[in-house]
This record gives sequence, structure tokens and C-alpha cells, in this order.
Amino acid sequence: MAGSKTLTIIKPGAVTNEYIGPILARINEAGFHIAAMRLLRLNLTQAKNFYAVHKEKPFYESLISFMTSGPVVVAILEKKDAVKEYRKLIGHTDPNKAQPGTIRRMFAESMERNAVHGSDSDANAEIECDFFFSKSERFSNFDPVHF
Ligand code: IDP
Ligand code: MG
Repeated sequence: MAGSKTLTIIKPGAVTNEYIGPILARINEAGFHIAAMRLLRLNLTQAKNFYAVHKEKPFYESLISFMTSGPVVVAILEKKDAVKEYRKLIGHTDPNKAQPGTIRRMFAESMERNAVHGSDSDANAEIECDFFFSKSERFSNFDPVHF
């Protein structure tokens, strides 16, 4: 269903700090359904492809190095208006500017090490979900045939 899903990554740092559980709790409390999930370590090619849009930015090399530094959790989250609702839940890219109670405000270490990724548009959510998950790995609440 269009507009109902987003991709999140619990980034290295948050995983290392044992924040997987607390972050998933916030996600569930906010009414998101976890439709797919995996723990993995991004290789260099995957990280560069995922963040290709930022390749001219001064922080790109450092971001790639950080994102490949350890395991991450990737997940597809479902809710009405998922992209917008999840961006609201995670807060501003810079944790110092994120509202109290947001995931980044609670769990980020810095602008780069900001705990989680969230897709920024429905089109990118589609691309990013396809980047990590095949159809058979998804268990959508909007497609209850899986249950
Ligand atoms: P977003 O994750 O809030 O969508 P983007 O601008 O798409 O923010 O940036 C992607 C990621 O790159 C951020 O989540 C953060 O990890 C990192 N990043 C963005 N801007 C900076 C910066 O100015 N310094 C260091 N890292 C940054
Ligand atoms: Mg972004």
C-alpha cells in the first residue's frame, strides 16, 4: 500500500550501546508494525550505494566508515503515513536540534552517530526496502496472506 512503509536502520553505535531493544520499544509504542527485520554488517559497496546521494558531501567518507564499522539492524516499518510519522518519531538529523522524547534525542551520540536512519520519501522508502528485503521476507499487516 502506497505511503504505508518506511525503512529504518539502527546504526552502529546504537547497536554497540545495546539500544536495539529500547529503540524497537519506542517504534512499537508509536504504533509501527515491524514487517521485516535483519541484523547485518554493511559492506563498503552496500554503504556507498545506500548513501550515494551524499557522495559530494564533506561528511561522506566518514559516514561510510561509520556505517561499515559494525552491525546494524535494518527493518521495514509499517503505519499510515509511515515516512512522515517515522521522521517525526526519530527527530532532527542533529540530535541537539531533535525534540525531547525523539529517538535521536534519546539515543544519538552526535550528528553522524545519530542512532537511526529513516527514509525521506515514499519513493526512497520503496528503493530502500527493496535494497534489503525480498518480497518473501516481508510480513505486511496490509497483506495478511502471510499470517
Ligand atoms: P537524515 O538521516 O536525517 O535523512 P541526511 O541529510 O540524509 O539526514 O544525512 C544522512 C546521514 O549522514 C545522517 O543521518 C548522519 O548520520 C550523516 N550526516 C548528515 N549531515 C551530517 C553532518 O553535517 N556531519 C556529519 N554527519 C552528517
Ligand atoms: Mg536522509
